[in-house]
Amino acid sequence: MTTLSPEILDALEKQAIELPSWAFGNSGTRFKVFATPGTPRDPFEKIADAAQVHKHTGLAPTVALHIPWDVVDDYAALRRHAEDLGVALGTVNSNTFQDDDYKFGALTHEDDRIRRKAIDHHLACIDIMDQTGSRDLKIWLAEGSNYPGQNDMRARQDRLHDSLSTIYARLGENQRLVLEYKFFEPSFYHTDVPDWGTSYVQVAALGEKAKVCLDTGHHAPGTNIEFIVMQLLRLGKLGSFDFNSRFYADDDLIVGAADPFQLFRILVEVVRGGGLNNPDVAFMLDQCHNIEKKIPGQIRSVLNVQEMTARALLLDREALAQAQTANDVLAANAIFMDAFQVDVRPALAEWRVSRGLPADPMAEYAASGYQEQIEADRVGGVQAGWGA
Ligand code: LRH
Ligand code: MN
Ligand code: MN
Repeated sequence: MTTLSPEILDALEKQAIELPSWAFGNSGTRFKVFATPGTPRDPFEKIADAAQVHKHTGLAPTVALHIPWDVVDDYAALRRHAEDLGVALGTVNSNTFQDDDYKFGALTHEDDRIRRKAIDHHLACIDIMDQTGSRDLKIWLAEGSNYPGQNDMRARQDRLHDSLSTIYARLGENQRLVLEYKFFEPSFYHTDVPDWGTSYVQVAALGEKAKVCLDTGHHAPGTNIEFIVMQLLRLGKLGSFDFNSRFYADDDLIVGAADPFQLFRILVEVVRGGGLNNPDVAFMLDQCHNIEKKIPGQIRSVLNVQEMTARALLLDREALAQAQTANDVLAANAIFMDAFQVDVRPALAEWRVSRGLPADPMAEYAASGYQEQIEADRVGGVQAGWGA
C-alpha cells in the first residue's frame, strides 16, 4: 500500500471543498427534470443534506447559495441552522438568467432600466452576503447573442465594465467578486464573457478584490485547462474553481468522472502554483445530479477531488524538474504518469479512520438510514432552479 507522508497528510487535512446548494435540488436537461425521492423542500433542508456530506468526509465545510433559488426570510436563521449542523454558508451566486427582462442581456443590456435592475440584484446579493458572512459573490452571465450583427459586442463590453464597477464599489473590505466565463450557451454566436481572457480583462480593470472563476465544464473540447490554471495562478487572479466534468456540453457531471486524468493535470498545476489550501483560491463544486442520488453523488465528488489531490501531491517534483532540465522527454512523462497511476484509496481510508471519519464514506452514508428517512419525510422536493 502506498503511504502518504506527513506533509501530504497535512495538506489534505486542510483541504476544503464548497458544495453548491443546487446539487441537492432536482435538476435535469431541457428535456426532462426527474424528481428524486427525498429532495429538499427549502434551503434549510438543502443545508441539512450538505452537512451530511461533510459529516461523512470531513471535506465540505461550506455551502454556496444561489439567489433567488435560496431566498429565505431570515438569513441569520439560515446561517445559525448551518452552524448548528457543523457547516457554514459560503459563496453567493447571482442569477440574471430567469427573468423575461433579461432576454437580451442584463449587466450588458442597452436599456438602462434593465441594466440597473440587474445591478440592483447584485447589490441585494451583497446585502445577503453581509448577513450570511459570505466572502464571495460569484457572477455567471447568460448574456450574448445568437446571430452575427445582432449586437454591438464592443459596446456590450463597455456596459459590462460599467455595471461590474458599480457592483464592485459596493463590496465590503473582505468581500470579493469572482467572474465566471463560459464559451457558449445560452447564447450561441457570441457570449459576453466567453473565456478566461475576457474574465481576466474585466476583473483586472476592477481591482484586487475581483478574480476569475474557472468552471471546468465551460471550455471547448480539447482545451488545455491546466494551462489556464497555471496562467491565472501566475497572475494572482484565480479566485475559484467550479469543479464538475463534461463529455460534450455543460454537463455538470461528477468531477473526475469523465476525465480523471484531466483532473489530475489540473491539480498538479494547482499544487505547482501554490493554489492548494490557499484561501485566495476557493474549491467549489458546480454539479447537478439528474439521475443519481444527490447526497452520495456529492460524497463521491469530494472524494474524487481528494484522491486526485493526493496523487498530485505524490508527484516527484524534484525528479521531474531534473528530467525537464535534461530534456528527457520520456523520463519526465513517466514521472508524471507514475503519480497519476498510484491508488491512494487504501491510504486515505486508513487516514480517515485515524481522524474519526468512516473508512468508506459512501458505505457509511448508505448504512446511516438518512436517505430512507428523507425519502419518507419529504414530499414534493423543489427543483434546483433550472426548471423553475
Ligand atoms: C451555468 C451554470 C454556471 C453557474 C451555475 C449556477 O452554466 O452552470 O456554471 O456557476 O450555472
Ligand atoms: Mn459554474
Ligand atoms: Mn455551468
